Amino acid sequence: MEMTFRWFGTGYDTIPIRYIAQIPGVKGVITTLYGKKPGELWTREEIKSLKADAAAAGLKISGIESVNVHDDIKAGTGDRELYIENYIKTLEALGEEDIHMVCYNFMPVFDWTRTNLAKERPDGSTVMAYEDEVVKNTDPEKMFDSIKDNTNGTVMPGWEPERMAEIHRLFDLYENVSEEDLFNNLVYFLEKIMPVCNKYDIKMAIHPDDPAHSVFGLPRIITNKENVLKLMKAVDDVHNGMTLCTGSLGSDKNNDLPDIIRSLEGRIHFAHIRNIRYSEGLDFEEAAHLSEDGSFDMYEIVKALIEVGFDGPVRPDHGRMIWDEKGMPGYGLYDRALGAAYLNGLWEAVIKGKKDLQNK
Ligand SMILES: [Mn+2]
Repeated sequence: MEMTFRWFGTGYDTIPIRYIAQIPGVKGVITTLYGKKPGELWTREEIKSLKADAAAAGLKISGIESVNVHDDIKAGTGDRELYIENYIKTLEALGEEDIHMVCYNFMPVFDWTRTNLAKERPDGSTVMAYEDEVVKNTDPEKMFDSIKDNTNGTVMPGWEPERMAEIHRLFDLYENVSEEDLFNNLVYFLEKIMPVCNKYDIKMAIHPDDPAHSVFGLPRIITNKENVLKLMKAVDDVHNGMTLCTGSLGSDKNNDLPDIIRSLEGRIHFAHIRNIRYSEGLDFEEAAHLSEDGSFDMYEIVKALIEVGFDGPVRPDHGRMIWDEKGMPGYGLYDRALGAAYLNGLWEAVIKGKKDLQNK
């Protein structure tokens, strides 16, 4: 396991990268060219400069989150071939720059959905929350307006204003796209990019849908063990792998996270670890990373990752907003740093505990 921290890049992240380098155990950042639109080419010069920014703080780039996939590829329409070509060229540039893990998602229109970005908890901290009833009663085109006042002036990944401006067109694009079509389009895309991934040993790590069910009637496919295994089998190459995001997969109460981890041995290339607290039905709110604060048993999750020999980057995913910090919802410094420290502790304890047993 390699402990990392998400960093949105100079000029985008409100957290200075030197603060990230001061978190115990963090050796690398998970970053992106945040200003790039889906489908746009990344040049080696731009990647070099991103690497230099990380290196100046003593950090490496442990992986990219994300190289976004253009909606024409997802919907299997329009300029899909052109955008796949660009994606291949971007992967080539990343490979040449010695970057070997790329997280991406295949969610139509919305990268992720919450109905409240700052739900106050009794202790005064705030968390992001999801209420299905609100989604059902919100016009998707108004969804952005309903949350944009809560972003503390930050641009949230997946909810860029220019993307929201064309939301009507995006919904039209997916009108006749079934879950089966979406799955086939994903397989088509993966088959096209596997040669370049093999050449440069780039591990593609698809992020599960967040939440793990359909929202606004849009198709969703990376939602449970069955679908994920189906994808692993459809393109049976180690470079076709997963980002194990506990909070996303875990938003479906039926998903048994340690079991899913064990079923994906060798195919988990990146882990996002966070906790959520279940409410009624599909509703949940995010929580501190600590097991007792939410609904997940973090010890069992870490144990399963160690058992399957997972050795990729891990990052503490969304945290609460605490200590009056103002930042991008979910992406404050303080609670994610606490999360990293806690996860480091779990890792050390599980590994040393196993060794102790073997020595007895
Ligand atoms: Mn995640």
